[in-house]
Amino acid sequence: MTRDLTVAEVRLTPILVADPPLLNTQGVHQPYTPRLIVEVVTADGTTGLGETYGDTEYLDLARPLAEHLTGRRVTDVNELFALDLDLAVDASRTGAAVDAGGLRGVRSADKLRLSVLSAFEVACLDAQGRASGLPVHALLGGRVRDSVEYSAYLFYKWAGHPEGVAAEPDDWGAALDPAGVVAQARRFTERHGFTSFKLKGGVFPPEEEIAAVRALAEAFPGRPLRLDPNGAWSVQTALKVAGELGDVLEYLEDPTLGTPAMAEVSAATDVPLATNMCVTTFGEIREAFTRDAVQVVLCDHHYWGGLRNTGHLAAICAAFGVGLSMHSNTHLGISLAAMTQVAATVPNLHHACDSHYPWQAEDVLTERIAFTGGRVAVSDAPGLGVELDRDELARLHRRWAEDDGTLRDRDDAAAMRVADPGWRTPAMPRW
Ligand code: GKR
Ligand code: MG
Repeated sequence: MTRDLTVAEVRLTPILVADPPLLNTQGVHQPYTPRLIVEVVTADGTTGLGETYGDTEYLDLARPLAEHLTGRRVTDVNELFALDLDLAVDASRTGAAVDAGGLRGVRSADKLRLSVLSAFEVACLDAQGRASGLPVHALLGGRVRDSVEYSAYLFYKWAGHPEGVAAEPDDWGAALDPAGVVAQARRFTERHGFTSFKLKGGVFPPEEEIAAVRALAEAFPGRPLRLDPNGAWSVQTALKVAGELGDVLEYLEDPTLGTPAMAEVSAATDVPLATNMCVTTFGEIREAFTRDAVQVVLCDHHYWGGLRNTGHLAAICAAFGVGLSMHSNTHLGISLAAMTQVAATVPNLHHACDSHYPWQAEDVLTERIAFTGGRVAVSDAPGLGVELDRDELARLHRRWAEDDGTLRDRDDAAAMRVADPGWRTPAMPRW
């Protein structure tokens, strides 16, 4: 029997998800962060799931896109990308030069469009997989590994959000110095078995972060270590850190801002440089690769436009001899499942991927995805292999609906001002 895979309905559900007080160079995570859950329902009753950033500007684009998708088939994913060209994404929607306080790289209309499209693409692939009985990785050409490795994503953090702020408690404790960072890393290994570690830096002066990475190297000898200050350092500072940590770092991630500065650092050190900030779109590849500014690209399938574009990026990286891994922002299990499915198909994935998922105690899945030995098993179940918990989705949506608007857009600087009213987004380079 031929199934009718025409899209009958697209459901968009914005939610707010609990987030611990994780520190970065812009400030601190808000107690709740916005995500958007996309459900694509076909005429024969198959539902595909997708997830992306949930800030207002993403939602504003998702609504017209959902209307355009209705009546088309979930197998016409190329058309989905083409039809989107008709959608007006004017400059006023993208406003500033960088995204989310500077943490997601360049901010352009096209990248915003792709970030929204990625959730629709994933939902269409999930629906195709469910309808055909095939896992998403099979739709992408098949897996080349049966599990995907992730790294422990360490953050400096407070024990809790500031007093008086409505928030969910977490059991990770504070991490504000080398001992705290090592204790957090141990907890990560006990809970999830991770064997490589990334520290989010740019929070304290570089000497303190160098000391934290040294402490990690002593506690976990020979393990891959990364440090990511989100571009907070000058070229000179980046080179100083590279000089001091060169013997223990797998790579330095975005030590400084922009391709020219990254190229300058790269030319003067042997420590590999990784990025999820200066190469976040296809248009940025040529300059960065020809100038040898980066040796590893951390792909975020949301802003690269989905799983098929991730494959295209992987091929370009392979052609240039540039490594590939994956970036992560606060996300739930649908996105982790999507990352894992596509990562399973990429032959040249030689570094453990990032994931914020262990920090998210809440999820919209009936069953959380588990890390075993720091790895996620690649599901061979139809589609993404995950099921939606409708009660939980409704609860997290209620939280979004009841919010007065202050948490519907990520703003780490605003969250920091609650504790430190004088806080301003630091001018870069900060050190
Ligand atoms: O969540 O604080 C954070 C991270 O700093 C995130 O926003 C970054 O986009 O994880 C990201 C990174 O690796 O740069
Ligand atoms: Mg990064």
